[in-house]
Amino acid sequence: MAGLGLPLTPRILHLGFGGFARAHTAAVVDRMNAALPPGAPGWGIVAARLHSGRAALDALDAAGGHYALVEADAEGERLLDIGSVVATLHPARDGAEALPDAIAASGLALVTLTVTEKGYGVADRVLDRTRPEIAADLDGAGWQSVPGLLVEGLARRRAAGRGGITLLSCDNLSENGRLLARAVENMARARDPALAEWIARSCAFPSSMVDRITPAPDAASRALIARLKGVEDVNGIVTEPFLQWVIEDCFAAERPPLDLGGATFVDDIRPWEAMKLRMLNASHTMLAHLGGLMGLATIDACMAEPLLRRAACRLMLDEAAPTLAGADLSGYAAALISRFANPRLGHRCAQIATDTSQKLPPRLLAPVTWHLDHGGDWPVMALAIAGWMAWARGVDESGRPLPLSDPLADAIRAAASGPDGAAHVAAMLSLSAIFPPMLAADPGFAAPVRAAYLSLRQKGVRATLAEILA
Ligand code: CS2
Repeated sequence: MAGLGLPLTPRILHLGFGGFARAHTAAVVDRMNAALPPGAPGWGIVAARLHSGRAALDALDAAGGHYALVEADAEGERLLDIGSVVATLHPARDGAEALPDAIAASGLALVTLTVTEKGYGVADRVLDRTRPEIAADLDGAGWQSVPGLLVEGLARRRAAGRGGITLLSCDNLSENGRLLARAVENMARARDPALAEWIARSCAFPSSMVDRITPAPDAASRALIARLKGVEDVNGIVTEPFLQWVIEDCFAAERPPLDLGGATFVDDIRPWEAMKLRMLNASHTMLAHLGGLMGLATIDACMAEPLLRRAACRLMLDEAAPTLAGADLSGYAAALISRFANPRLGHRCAQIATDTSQKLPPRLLAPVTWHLDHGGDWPVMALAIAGWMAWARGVDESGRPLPLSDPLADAIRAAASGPDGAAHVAAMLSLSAIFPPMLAADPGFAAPVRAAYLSLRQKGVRATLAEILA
């Protein structure tokens, strides 16, 4: 572990310290530390990456844990210096033992995670034993997966006689805390049932909803940071002014007062998560694929295309909102449309269109299932699913290549290599890791998706949207 000697106590371990964590989690902790009463010890983050990103962590060490955060929108930009990181960890630099040892460290109270949907190693909400890294960890040899790492660290904690901790998922999955608890429970039980019981008794897995649109850094964001800060910063990150973190209030060890940093503690997270996944993230997935097929590069370019903008409104208000309880959903939708139109972000369709196999179930299949149960209409959601199926064929409407980056890329490519038309839809629906077989076999589901796909292929995105929105 590379210590940075800041006057903060390392009490939070963050797994997956990439751009989103720099713009969101670490920024909230930084703001919280600044608001603590004088004399109260600040909460330091040990920032860890599991695979890539070693050079960025080295640079963070060299900068004393500090980096630039720029909040930008049409109104202007604000440069902040974030200093909540006290140390960094990378297994390729610090060894495979360093991460489980950090989980077992005596002062640790909280592990936060942004490891993306695929990092949980689950399918159908249980541990997916067909994934090689999960199978290897179930055999008990070291750790390769996130659940394997957590269980190894918690086993060391228990063996050292230390108390339980809180494991807080910050990924876009419904009931992400339950999902993480299940993955850890499955892994622990396979290794040692007594450990699984200790974890269930001593640790907590709150669910949380995180929201801040944060594009992957690119040349433009790096240039903006260099201009504002006066020097380059490889950990610098450009994001939007908006930030939301809603956290289920069930902690095992001491709870950091994250509300001082802008987070909200609630008893029931489910309405918040469903609202964000089905309105924001579902629209993102729809816009990214349909916009990408039309040759548009970014979400703000999609918002400048009236048909796509109307499709996003329709998806949010007519198709997602009826499946949700409470709150001011039309105000939320209006705010989302203006956030999507932020001209300073350059949020790339191709970035959002990654890992869609993991994103379809919580964002689109869950609300569509609600409509199938309640007799509702979901034409834009059908088009969103069909848009991903069209993207999977690898070219946009002008024949330019579209990238496919997905943990199921091989299976998707194989399914997409057959004949086009209804046969292509059938092949995609047969990917049972995405579409539960009962759903794929339901004509109420398959027929609208097929019709949307055939229309996209025969008439194109524009004409199909115009028809649906007429
Ligand atoms: C996006 C999200 O990449 C994606 O799939 O939908 O990362 C989105 O930007 C965030 O959830 C916003 O909080």
